[in-house]
Amino acid sequence: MNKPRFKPYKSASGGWGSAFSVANILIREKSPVGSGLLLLKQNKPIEGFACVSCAWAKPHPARPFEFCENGAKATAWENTSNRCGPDFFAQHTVTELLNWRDYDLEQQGRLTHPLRWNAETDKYEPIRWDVAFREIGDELRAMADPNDVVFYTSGRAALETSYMFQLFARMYGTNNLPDSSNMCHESTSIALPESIGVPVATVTLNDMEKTDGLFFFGQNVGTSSPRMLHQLEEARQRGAPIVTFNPIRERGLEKFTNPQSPTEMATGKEITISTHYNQVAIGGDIAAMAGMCKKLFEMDDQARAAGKPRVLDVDFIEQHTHGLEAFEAKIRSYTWEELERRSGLTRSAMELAAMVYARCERVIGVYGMGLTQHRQGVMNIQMLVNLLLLRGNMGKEGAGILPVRGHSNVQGQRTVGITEKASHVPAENLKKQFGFQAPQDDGVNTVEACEGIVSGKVKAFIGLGGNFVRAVPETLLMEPAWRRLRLTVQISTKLNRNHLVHGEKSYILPCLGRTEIDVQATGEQRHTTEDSTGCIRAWRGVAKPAAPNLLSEPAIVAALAKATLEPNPRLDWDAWVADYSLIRDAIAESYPDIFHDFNVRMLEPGGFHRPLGASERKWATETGKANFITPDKLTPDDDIEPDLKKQGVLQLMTLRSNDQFNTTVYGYSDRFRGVYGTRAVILMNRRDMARHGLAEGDMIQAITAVDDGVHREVGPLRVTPYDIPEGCCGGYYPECNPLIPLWHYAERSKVPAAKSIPIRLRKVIAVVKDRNVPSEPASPAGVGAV
Ligand SMILES: Nc1nc2c(c(=O)[nH]1)N[C@H]1C(S)=C(S)[C@@H](COP(=O)(O)OP(=O)(O)OC[C@H]3O[C@@H](n4cnc5c(=O)[nH]c(N)nc54)[C@H](O)[C@@H]3O)O[C@H]1N2
Ligand SMILES: Nc1nc2c(c(=O)[nH]1)N[C@H]1C(S)=C(S)[C@@H](COP(=O)(O)OP(=O)(O)OC[C@H]3O[C@@H](n4cnc5c(=O)[nH]c(N)nc54)[C@H](O)[C@@H]3O)O[C@H]1N2
Ligand SMILES: [Mo]
Repeated sequence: MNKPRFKPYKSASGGWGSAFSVANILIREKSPVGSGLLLLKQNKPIEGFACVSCAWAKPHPARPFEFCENGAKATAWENTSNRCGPDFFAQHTVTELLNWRDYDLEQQGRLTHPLRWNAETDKYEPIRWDVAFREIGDELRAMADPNDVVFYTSGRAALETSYMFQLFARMYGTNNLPDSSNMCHESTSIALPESIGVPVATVTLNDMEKTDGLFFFGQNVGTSSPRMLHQLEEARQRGAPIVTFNPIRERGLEKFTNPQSPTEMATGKEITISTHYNQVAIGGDIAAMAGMCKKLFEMDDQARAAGKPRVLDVDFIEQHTHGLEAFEAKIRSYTWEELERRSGLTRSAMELAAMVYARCERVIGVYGMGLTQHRQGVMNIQMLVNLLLLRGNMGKEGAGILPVRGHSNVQGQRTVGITEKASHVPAENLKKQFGFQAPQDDGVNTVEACEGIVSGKVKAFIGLGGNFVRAVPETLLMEPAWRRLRLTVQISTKLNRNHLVHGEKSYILPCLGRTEIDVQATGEQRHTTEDSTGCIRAWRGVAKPAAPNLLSEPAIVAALAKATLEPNPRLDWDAWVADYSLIRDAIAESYPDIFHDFNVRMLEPGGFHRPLGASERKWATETGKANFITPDKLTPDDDIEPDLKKQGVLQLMTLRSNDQFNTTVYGYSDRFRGVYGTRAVILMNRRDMARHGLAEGDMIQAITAVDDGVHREVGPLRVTPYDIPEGCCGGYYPECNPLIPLWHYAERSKVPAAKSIPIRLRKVIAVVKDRNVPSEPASPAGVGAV
């Protein structure tokens, strides 16, 4: 491991830094990508594969190189030549592996054999596929109540697998189908239907080409969806302003050098991405947007008085919206003083943002985890919609709302039934197709699944991908509770911590990755996904499977279902596995509005879009209109926050580095933030450091500042000065997850509030030489013995 280094990164995002980073990862993973061949197929529909990293839309026609630095890393990660087979497991007990870092676990490479944990040896041992399925089926059939089982999905599985998985769970008798979205964009799924009657983005790539202004809240484009930088570059070249709200100056939101443009690379030309950068306080977005709205109302008053064209889109508001009056009254009632205090921005910054907004005719509101992962996550999003509605920026070309989704098919999984909510299930159609009644009670979401695991209600967990126990809050409560589960089954590509924190009976079922060729009885199979813009397309793997023994995800889900359920004369799981187009026929029957003629339309150049009423100004809301929703508070702590500040409490946001995909740590270089060789850091404002008597390089323990009788602590973390608003600090996810109380989540959506954890600091070592900084907090579970 390299010695830790802390050095601000001067270059733009993209550029040579990106090119070198891609080269490094290809060399390290000894991946066939090194030949470059695989990457040329990346994000090329029909005959190529969809990137396994983010869900950002893929343009049609595709560029020759339709991948980014992080997409290349994700492909290389999946196509590594390292293998984690029976030999590895023969050498290491699970207890020993529990002390390994996330990085070292996944670095072992692709899983090659189905494995069963042996309690006597404390090792995972190879097992035959048919035996594994039979044993798991026996366990599931022996459960007293189907609701004792949780069927979790991480957002990567294709539409076909996801549809089969939800059908399996529902036929088994439960709606317990939590997914990664419950930790991510569930705030979107609650907020948008109330506001505009659709649960997802209203924007397509065509709108990105036509927009004349982008307002960016809490989304780190340079790391989380770098391909979008191409659309942002084009928008900037058209002269469209980009106004950003983010507590820290993320490099991808500042400047970009297109690594695929020979001229830009040769000349080092940098494109300014954000024309206006507002370092809003963590959790200050409602206040910031309220400030913008207040200014818009004031500008509209002036325009009206002067007989000039109105600033508000009064025709749109009149015809298409509901609730302006209450909203306007509330916004006007806020004083600039309180808006400044809550947002951390100056009045003039908010006013300027409003004036830029008012000058644009077609605006897109873009957002990510900086809005969703807050206690007021749902209201954050509804406030952004309010702002858009004031000027009719919904349902017209070049305008709309753009939640940038995370996992590459997380949006699509919801579309085909991965949801715990009974009301979202096409129960009538399922009954017609398969002659069974889907369960009518809601199942558990992610937080409720955790509660059920802690209380002992949940007895078994089947994970279709993901690293659940590492991704969820409250690590120190969850890990011991997890061990009390009767059965844990993980369908996975690589070894992760959730395999090691396991139930009494535990199985790892290794699957093909999406980049790999999937041959079944009728030949090579395609699969489909839906991206952040609701575009559905077909793909196929092109790489040789990592091991001969791997099964595809549909084959594994089908075998589990067959081993568990009574045979159903209307559902031939084997025929589905032999020919995935039959699964797509079934999807089309369940969801005809979206998926009619699925097998044909998936091959259309550019794919097809799901219909979205809001983008045609048809509002499937209770009022039949787009709704202004009035915030009742600017921050969840309106009443207590000043007090907390006095007591030295900081708001911690947990961040992704540029060298990770969720719990997968590719390496220890967060280049854009200038942090190298370690993830055991806390990024702090210098004035807060002084206030806490801390110097750069001091080591601290972070302790959650809530009063519920539970002690939560992570460390040691190196104090690292950073350009971040006072009262705010940053640390890395997942290392900081032990700090998040399970009950600390967004109201109504229950998305863990991973971006505003109140913490206190305790100094443990005064300035140490940086060579002593650990690469990660002391143990994977986060609590450091000091
Ligand atoms: N390379 C890479 N790509 C990924 C992922 C990955 O881990 N690595 N993960 C994927 C997944 S599942 C998801 S959900 C997405 C996540 O992608 P993003 O939505 O970008 O999520 P984060 O990186 O967690 O944080 C987003 C930003 O929110 C800012 N922020 C924090 N608090 C606030 C706040 O109160 N207000 C505002 N305005 N901003 C705030 C942070 O500074 C950060 O820049 O990315 C996907 N793509
Ligand atoms: N503190 C904090 N916590 C967070 C977040 C945060 O910002 N802060 N973000 C949240 C968000 S947005 C999300 S989406 C969740 C992520 O939670 P998850 O989706 O559960 O976690 P991942 O890290 O994406 O899962 C990685 C594992 O997936 C498996 N895998 C990879 N590819 C495949 C495949 O093709 N098929 C199968 N079957 N398995 C595969 C590998 O074994 C790998 O180890 O974490 C959440 N937790
Ligand atoms: Mo996510």
